[in-house]
Amino acid sequence: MIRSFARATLAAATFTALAAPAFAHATLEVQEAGLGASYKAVLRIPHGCGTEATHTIRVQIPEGFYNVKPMPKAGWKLETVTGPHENTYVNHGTEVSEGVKEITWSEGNLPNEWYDEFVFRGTFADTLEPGTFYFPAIQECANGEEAWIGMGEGADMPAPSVTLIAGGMDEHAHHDAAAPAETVIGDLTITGAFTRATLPNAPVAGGFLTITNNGGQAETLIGVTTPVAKEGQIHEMAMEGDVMKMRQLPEGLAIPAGETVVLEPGGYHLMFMGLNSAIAEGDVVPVTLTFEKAGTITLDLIAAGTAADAPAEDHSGHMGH
Ligand SMILES: [Cu+2]
Repeated sequence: MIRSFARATLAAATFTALAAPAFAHATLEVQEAGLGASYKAVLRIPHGCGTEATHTIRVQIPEGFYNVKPMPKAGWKLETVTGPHENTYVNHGTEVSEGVKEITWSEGNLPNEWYDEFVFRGTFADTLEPGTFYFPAIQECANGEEAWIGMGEGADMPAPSVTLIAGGMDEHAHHDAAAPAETVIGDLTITGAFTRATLPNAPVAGGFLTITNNGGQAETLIGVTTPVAKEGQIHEMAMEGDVMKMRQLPEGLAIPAGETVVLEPGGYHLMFMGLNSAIAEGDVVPVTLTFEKAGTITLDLIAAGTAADAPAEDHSGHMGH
């Protein structure tokens, strides 16, 4: 059972009055968003409660941020509190009148010496006012809490916030904003990431992208996860007799130093097994890749058509109208 936010907030205020001042604040990675646009919130937790490890992170979702989906996190239990919205929003032609009000990642362990990120996405209503939008957040530890709930200039424990900007971000533009042409992690550059729309009840979907290793050391893509499917795998296509079949690469996919490896339909690809629901064209599918040396990175795959061989580049043609 999740306690009410208001009660925890009260308790937290008592604790933080006694605790040492925070050295760094809980913040969002991307500090600007467009009204009416989707937004991927990456909440950064820089330290524990005093010196204690954090076991729970709770984020409040205020009115106006809808169609919210949190990203599961290994080692943490994910729960949401849902309820009716004050307003009705329209998402890709569907009316949305209820949704996530609070997200909790619990039963984790984030020592004070470490840092971590908690991710959720949603859409800012185009009826919101431009300006600062707060996502109050609370860290819970064994004997205390850190409540990032302050609002306004000079707040002691400021709530993580993002500045909302009017105009310039239409339905299509946010797809481009969510899918940068290029993602860099360590010596690796990832481009052209996309997935394909699926038929209803399809059990699997594929993920495609190009990875360039600009470094002097061999690298290996060793894992993939996505909240849209039960399991992510790395596959290759290979001849078995005279039949082309796909099979898993349990050791991962090598990205030799100085080389580019393309994951594409008919070749190497990411495979999302056990889809939670069908993927529609234009959907944003967050995918977390783990590399042996460079570590982990999450990027958005935009769903192109069911038979697409490349990202749906024509979205950019809709910008600016
Ligand atoms: Cu496959």
